This record gives sequence, C-alpha cells and structure tokens, in this order.
Amino acid sequence: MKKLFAALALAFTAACGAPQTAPADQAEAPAGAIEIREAWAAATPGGADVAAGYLTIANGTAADDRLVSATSPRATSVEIHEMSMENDVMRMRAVEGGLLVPAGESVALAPGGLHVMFMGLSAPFVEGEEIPVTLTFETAGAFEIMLPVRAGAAHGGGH
Ligand SMILES: [Cu+2]
Repeated sequence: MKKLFAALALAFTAACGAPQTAPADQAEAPAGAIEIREAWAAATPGGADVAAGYLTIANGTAADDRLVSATSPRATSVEIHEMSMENDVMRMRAVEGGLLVPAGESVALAPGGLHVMFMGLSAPFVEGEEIPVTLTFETAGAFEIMLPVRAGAAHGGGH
C-alpha cells in the first residue's frame, strides 16, 4: 500500500510541477465561476478520529484564486493537506498560505495527494451519509457543499 501511495504521489507531483502556461481554452473550468466537482469523503471504519475528503476545484474565472480555509460541523478542525515522500515514508502537512487554483485550471484533491483533512471527528463517517463542508476562497468566497461518504481510500498514516 505504501508503494501505491508513493506512485500516486509521484504522479501527482509530476502533474503539478508543470508550468502554469496552459491556454485557458484547454481547461475544463466553467466560464466565469469556481466550481467544485467530484466531492466525496472516505468512510472511517474502526472509529478513527480523522478522515479525508476529496474533490476537484475548477476555476473558470480570469484570475487565480486560493482555497484559504475549510470547516465542517463534523470535525473540530479541517485543513488542506499535501503529501510528500520523505525517506520512503509518506508524510502529510498543511498547505501553507492557501491552495492556489490558477485561472482557467482545475486542481484535484485525490487519494495519494492533496486532500481535505478532517480532525477531531464528532462521529465516524459512515458510507451513505453526507458530510457538510464550507470551503472559503480568497476571492470567490464561501461554498457550502456536501461530501457523500464512500468506502475505500482510508486515510493513510503520516501524522
Ligand atoms: Cu492529512
């Protein structure tokens, strides 16, 4: 499993290391708006008090924006985390200064890479329910979304 995470992290790093020069017309972002897609959270069997959420942020505006904070009534704190390999061990840390979503581009938070980190869960995330989350962007403001809970992709170690 660790190797799988490693491969995903490397793929993610490679994808994100690309210069941000893609023409806007190649992006999948909606015209003139920020859109949240493919949002879900991983179930927490076994009573873990942390959980991970995933989603894709599409920025269809002409300006860069940043996801600066996230909150949920289901967790005492919510952070945006990134993963990296250190000495063959997957580590996680909070994204400093907000997560950049360049104009006309999409940023994916997906297993093995960036994720929404729920800490201090008030109750386990159970498959089939939905977790309310508020995402706040520097420019676009607050988005209230629901993350359906799915099995699989349990949050790895490293904290
Ligand atoms: Cu994390």
